[in-house]
Amino acid sequence: MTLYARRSTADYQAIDAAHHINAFLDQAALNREKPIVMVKGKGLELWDSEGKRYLDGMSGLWCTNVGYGRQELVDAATRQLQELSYYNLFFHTTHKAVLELSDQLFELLPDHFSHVIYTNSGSEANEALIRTVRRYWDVAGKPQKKTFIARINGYHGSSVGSASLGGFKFMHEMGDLPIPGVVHIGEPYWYANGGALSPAEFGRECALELERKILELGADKVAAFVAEPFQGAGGMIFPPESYWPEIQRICRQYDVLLCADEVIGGFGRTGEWFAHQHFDFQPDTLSIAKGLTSGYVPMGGLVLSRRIGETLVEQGGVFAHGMTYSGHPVAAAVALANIRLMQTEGMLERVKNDTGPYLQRCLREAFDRHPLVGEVQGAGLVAAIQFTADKTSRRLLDDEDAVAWRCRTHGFDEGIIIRSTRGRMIMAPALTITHAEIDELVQKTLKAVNKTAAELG
Ligand code: PXG
Repeated sequence: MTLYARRSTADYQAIDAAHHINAFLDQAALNREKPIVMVKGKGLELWDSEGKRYLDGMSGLWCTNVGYGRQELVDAATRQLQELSYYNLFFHTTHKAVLELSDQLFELLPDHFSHVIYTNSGSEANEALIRTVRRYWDVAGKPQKKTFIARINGYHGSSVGSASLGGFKFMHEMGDLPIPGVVHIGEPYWYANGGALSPAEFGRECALELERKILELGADKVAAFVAEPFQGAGGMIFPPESYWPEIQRICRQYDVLLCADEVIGGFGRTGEWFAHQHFDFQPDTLSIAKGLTSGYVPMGGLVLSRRIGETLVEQGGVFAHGMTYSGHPVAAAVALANIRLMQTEGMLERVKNDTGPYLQRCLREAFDRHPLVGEVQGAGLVAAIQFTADKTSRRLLDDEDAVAWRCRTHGFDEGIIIRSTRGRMIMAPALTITHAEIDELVQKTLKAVNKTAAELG
């Protein structure tokens, strides 16, 4: 017996229109336009309900790092479902799957990390971050250190706390965010905001804004600085090289925790396990999700340094936080199989030494001299193509969101999935991508950008 009825694409679209409010869009507009219904995925390929094939350049939503449909993960989930389909970490119990995962996870994390609080998503990881950091400072005898400094156009999730840490104005406008105790500084977006400064000067200047904000609030009031090592949903922006060393210097000087949101940077994206290793800084916490399970099942977590973890355990007493599905055995089993697969197939080495440099080179060859493109940024298997109205002055397009969205739609028509954000086209394909798939992705992206440029005249 099959679980699903036989239905047409129109049937599915009617159900969607009748019952869903989907993510970050105008549902009334979608109901008129009709969503694409995805039905199957294998490797980097997806098929919709009309049988159209797409090459997925976005790993779903930055998450299917090992590609779709890997049997190793299916087997791990199936075995765990049969053996122990559910248990939890409440009331003095734990279970094998989550313990095996943590043993593996801390083997690949840098040595100064010691503890993890599992969640079901990146948003929840950042909710846990707010509670855990404040609790840490309470226990450490500095209860005044409560304020979080984050960044304009950072993205940290969609729940109340995580959307507050995030710096999207249109999200804050829905429901009176941010919550008290969260303030924002500028983003290290040199192309748009760097003016006459060199990238290095601008990177340092952005970091110094953190120092000024700490001094304005009082270092004794500031709990943490939270940021993505490279900004993802807010434009896939790589900061200038001068940025992170200076940020780290400032956080250490004022005893402000440095919290890296690795939800999209983690698990191989840049060719390192974590993006902070690519940028060479040492955060106090890591928020993780997405690539942890390659998105096969939901799982996230908040990783803590030894300093925070041991203080909470040895001096903190009861830690009043936990969720029914934290450390879910099926998710843990899939995460473990996912990490093992990355290791046994040498995926990170390939991204770092082969496919990453190849993608970056192909994109620069295709776009560096393109009249609509100001710069190509990225490393490993994450990249952004910046649109511009004028290559010399770095002027942005007036309606850059709409132009980039059109380009994304041309990409879909060509059979590739790339994402637009602000005036940037971004891609983050699975770590298993081949040279032939990179060629296809880059050539079809070029076609989509050319079509967009032709429409603009
Ligand atoms: N932190 C970061 C850095 C993220 O990118 C989250 C936290 C929240 O994770 P959850 O699992 O709660 O969604 C994210 C999520 C996009 C896009 O279009 C990016 C995300 C989610 C949806 C869309 O780039 N990132």
